[in-house]
Amino acid sequence: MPPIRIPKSVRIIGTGITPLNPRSPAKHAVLAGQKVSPSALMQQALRLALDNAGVSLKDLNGLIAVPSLADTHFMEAHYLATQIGLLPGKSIIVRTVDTGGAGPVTGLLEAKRMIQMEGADLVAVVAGDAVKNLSGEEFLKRADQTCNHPEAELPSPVIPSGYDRVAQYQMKNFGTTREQLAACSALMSIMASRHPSALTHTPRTITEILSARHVAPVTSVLECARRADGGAAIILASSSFLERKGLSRNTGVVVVGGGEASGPLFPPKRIEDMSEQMFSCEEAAGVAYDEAQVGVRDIDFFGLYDCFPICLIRAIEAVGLAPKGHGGSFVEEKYYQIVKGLERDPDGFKPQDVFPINTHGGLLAFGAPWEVPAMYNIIEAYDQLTNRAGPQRQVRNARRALVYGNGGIFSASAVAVLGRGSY
Ligand code: MLC
Repeated sequence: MPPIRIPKSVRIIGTGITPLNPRSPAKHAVLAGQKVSPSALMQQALRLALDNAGVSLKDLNGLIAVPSLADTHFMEAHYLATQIGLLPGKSIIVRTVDTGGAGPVTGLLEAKRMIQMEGADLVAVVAGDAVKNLSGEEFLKRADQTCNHPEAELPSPVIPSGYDRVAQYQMKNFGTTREQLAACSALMSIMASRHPSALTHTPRTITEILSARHVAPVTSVLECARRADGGAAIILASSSFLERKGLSRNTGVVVVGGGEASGPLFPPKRIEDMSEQMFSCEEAAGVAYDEAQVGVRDIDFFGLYDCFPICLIRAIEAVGLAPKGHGGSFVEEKYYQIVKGLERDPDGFKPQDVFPINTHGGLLAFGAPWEVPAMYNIIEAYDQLTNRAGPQRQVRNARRALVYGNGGIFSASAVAVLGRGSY
């Protein structure tokens, strides 16, 4: 009889994150007019993650990368692997995944498959971009091309306009209010103000958000993913790798389950023609919960994609934190609870006690280097589960986390459930 193959458990054993909007590393490079490149950010993030995990580049036998917008390469992962000297090499699997902003979570799940089904035992997932380094005009020229189609008739800025259309659909069909949308960004700014690396340092109010310049009918500039430069990476290992290296089998956090689902690349032109059919987060979360054999009540921390308020509201509903149509009122209620709590007890009140979601501030307030930010959801979940989030942000006794990445305009959903290493 052939031996029974016991699936290897897969753990995230290290993370790396570059500063956001770093200035060009060398003075002479600035003088020469060179700008920080996505590739340099990816390399820096990977080095930081390898160091953090206590492993070396030579140990890697898998690499997954997410393409950038600022300096796109054919076969991004192969480009990166060649640059860092991982290739040429034998028995190394290198793959580029492109599910837009869902990429880091798709990459995490792909790394798990590479370890469990393809014989890899140490895999890095890497993302980096420098979209803040592009002029506003150049950024929009590129971003507008990604999700547009004559049938969709989305005006520039195309991506904010696409999400705005979905926000209007939610307002019309479920009674979500303009203030509830703005409360998402206000709440994320409170969270970011408690994270030392976030771009947004000062909480802003709903009034400030509503009175900011509007880029689409129900979307102000303060309700858009905050354009930034940065890189981030994670290292995943099999249980046998840890054993071989003499590392504790409880190192890091376990990837317990995952799910993915897809929607169209752009929404229909008319709000009347939109339906629940185009959304996929609920399906992806359902698969992830099933695989992990847990439900929403078992999750202590949520890293939910929030490129625009409507994305956060729909995610809160999709993962089961609020019934369908009630995500907006859920956020608004929590926002006021947090504002009052902080007024009453500025030092002692912990926003994460009432809202254990995006304690880093999400895309709206932490920073959003194009397809990188779902990695920040994963890294914040890692910090929460390993008790590294610090007194300002740590969720009490965080045992399980759910992370969600969204690509395109609700076009790709990837969800993973992570668990604390030891029980
Ligand atoms: C912008 N600003 C913010 C902010 N967003 N401040 C606080 N919070 C936010 N969320 C500030 C900037 O720091 C800047 O100030 C000023 O507002 C103008 O921003 P800008 O980006 O430099 O301006 P502009 O060129 O006019 O463009 C505005 C914009 C653009 C809204 C059109 O920012 C934009 O398109 N943003 C969305 C990016 C996006 O689509 N990301 C992908 C999301 S979809 P200062 O002082 O710094 O100059 C997704 C899925 C996927 O994530 O697959 O990709």
